[in-house]
Amino acid sequence: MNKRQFLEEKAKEIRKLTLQSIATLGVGHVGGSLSIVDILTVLYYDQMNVDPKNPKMPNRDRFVLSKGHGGPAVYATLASKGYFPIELLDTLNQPNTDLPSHTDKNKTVGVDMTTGSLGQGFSAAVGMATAAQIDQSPFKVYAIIGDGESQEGQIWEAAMFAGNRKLDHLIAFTDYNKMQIDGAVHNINEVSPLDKKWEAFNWHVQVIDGHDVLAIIDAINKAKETKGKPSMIICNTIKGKGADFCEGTVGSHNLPVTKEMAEKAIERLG
Ligand SMILES: Cc1ncc(C[n+]2csc(CCOP(=O)(O)OP(=O)(O)O)c2C)c(N)n1
Ligand SMILES: [Mg+2]
Repeated sequence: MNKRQFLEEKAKEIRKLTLQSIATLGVGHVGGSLSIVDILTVLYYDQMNVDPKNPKMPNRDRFVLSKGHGGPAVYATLASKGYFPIELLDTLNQPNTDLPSHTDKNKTVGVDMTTGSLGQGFSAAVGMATAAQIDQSPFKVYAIIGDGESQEGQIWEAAMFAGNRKLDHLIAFTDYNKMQIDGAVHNINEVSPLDKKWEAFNWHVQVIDGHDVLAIIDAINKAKETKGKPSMIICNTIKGKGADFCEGTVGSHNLPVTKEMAEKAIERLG
């Protein structure tokens, strides 16, 4: 099995676990979880220096899901890596769970930042990268923001600071699935041209297919080689990727999911 096949298999496994956990609850953020699975797979299975047995390792790479509603995909990734038992995924967003709908660093092993209020997680990631720069630490900070989230003013304050401070410890991704809660991003408050905007804030910018694992690896390697600038990797993605009942629809954002729907979708994934 070559690297592409290995990572695609892992991504498939993570999509299945994500769908199963949401179906156990009966409702959830399918769309924005499934669109980031390939990025998460590459980060946790190929790129990040992390150890599930030592989740607080001081020089570990950090990950911040600024669009915190994609938590189910992060939990599926962490469970598959062995941070906690797979069975815990069945507690997603249940009362007293360690896996709330939005990522929470005080509840879940392996989660580095509490997020959910759009825009805030990205500022925290910029703060972590600033600390790494001041301390001359070897770790990178990875962050994912949404395209709808990119309408938040706070994103651009953080972007300006990171560009000015030349935060090359920071590698960010935009999950450019072109949709948000209420519709298409371009109909609500257009964010394009994203590449020109990030370049204007003095970031190193790449635009890739966010479902192509080798393209994601290549982009991260280029970002790592870039000195004196933070990196933005704009990932063209499909909301709900892999869930046949909602892929590519605005309705995928947060919807009821029965066990039958999940099972059928999982079967189609193969
Ligand atoms: C500050 C803030 N405002 C509103 C919300 C409610 N909300 C949750 S997800 C979402 C849409 C986000 O769209 P996008 O960033 O494109 O996410 P994705 O398409 O990846 O699901 C909104 C408005 C929130 N979580 N935080
Ligand atoms: Mg979106």
